Amino acid sequence: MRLSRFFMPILKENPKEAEIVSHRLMLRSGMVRQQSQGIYSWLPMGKRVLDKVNKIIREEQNRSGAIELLMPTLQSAELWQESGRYDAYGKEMLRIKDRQERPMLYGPTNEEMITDIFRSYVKSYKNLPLNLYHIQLKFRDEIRPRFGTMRSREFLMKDAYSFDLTKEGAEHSYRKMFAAYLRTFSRLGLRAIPMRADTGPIGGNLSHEFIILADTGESEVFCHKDFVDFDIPAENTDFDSVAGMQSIFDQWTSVYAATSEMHDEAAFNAIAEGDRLSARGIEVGHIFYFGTKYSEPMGAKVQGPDGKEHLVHMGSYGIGPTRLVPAIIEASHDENGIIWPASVAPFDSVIINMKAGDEACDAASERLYAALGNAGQDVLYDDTDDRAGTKFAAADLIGVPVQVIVGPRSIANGEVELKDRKTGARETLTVEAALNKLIG
Ligand code: P5A
Repeated sequence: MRLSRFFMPILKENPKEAEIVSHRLMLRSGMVRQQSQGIYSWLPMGKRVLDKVNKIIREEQNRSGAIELLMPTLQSAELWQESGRYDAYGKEMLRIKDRQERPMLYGPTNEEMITDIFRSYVKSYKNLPLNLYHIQLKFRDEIRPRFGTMRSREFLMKDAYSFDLTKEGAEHSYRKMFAAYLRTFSRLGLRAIPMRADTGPIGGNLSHEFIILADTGESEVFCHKDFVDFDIPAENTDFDSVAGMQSIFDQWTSVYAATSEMHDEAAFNAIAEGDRLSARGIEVGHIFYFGTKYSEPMGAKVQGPDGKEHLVHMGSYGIGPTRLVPAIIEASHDENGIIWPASVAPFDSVIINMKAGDEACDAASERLYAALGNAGQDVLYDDTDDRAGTKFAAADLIGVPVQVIVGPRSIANGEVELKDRKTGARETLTVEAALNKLIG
């Protein structure tokens, strides 16, 4: 992508409304724009990161055996009247009437709709277990949307819903998602800690929040510091192995971890003082087992091997991609801007042509741009006529992992400079050697 043809509206000033660093950096680097309170557009730079986050989430959902579909944002109130949540959900639900005066709502979550889909098609235990997910916008009329897309009113959610014949089966489905979440957050460059959590309006009695430790987090959390060293399930993990899933779950729930709502002061104080971690955290995922809470009022039953009808046991599993993007920034930035983990970076590298219009600089930059592009890399080429200092500052701000700096002095020797955004390490190499290093 040539920067001269891209749309990357960088702000020079620090936006006053941004209280935390991720919000400030997302606005400054032109990733998002607030359209109404708590409602955001994702501009091209932000969209690229969001797509990469979603891709990793999808890959790990698919790996665990979940199946993707897409449900609408607007839902009929009838389904929610059936489950009993239409009145219970309160003011966070945005209620709308269509032209026929039919009550509709902008979905804050999809337990009812997926249960309706399930009961319409699945009649036998032979089609179980089943886990269906989608990545779709939600709306919650939060009283205090804040921190940009971290707590917004309209936000993206990956929500998965599992269906099993028995409670034991449902618990295995829960542990599969638990393991898939550990892999997902780790691939996003984050260490998320599963903590016993309150179930709120979703319901049920088994629930974990996945929390990233960050000073700007909204939740107060308490845990054992052993979490920092636990192993992440490997790529070839067998998600169908009941014993395997159980052992991952057992390890990750073997030591104390709780959010403030579930905090047990005495249990926490029983941990050796040096092993206690009391911190703030960002909730990036939340999983629930709630048995027959929805299948019962909505009549979602299957025929079991005994020939009788059984209510299905369900769970639901959420991740917030539009919250994860700022959470990653909170965990990875410095005073100059964002430092993207390679897995979600909007571009693999940025070529900084320090003197656009200079024949040698242009030729070398074009060659690098073509070669990296041909090798399948996503490259941003800063071909604008901005001053070199402006270009360096912009490259640091947007946080692309590798900067390839093409300047008139070094190119006279056939050389360019590579800068690692994370470490700041610089290396001068011939164009050829730089290409070899980047393409491998
Ligand atoms: C689980 C999936 C649910 O809604 N139903 C379907 C269950 N869970 S939850 O905890 O309420 O939300 C799941 C995740 O969505 C993100 N999230 C938000 N992101 C940005 N702004 C918000 N206002 C917001 N609310 C929830 C979080 O990542 C949460 O873990």
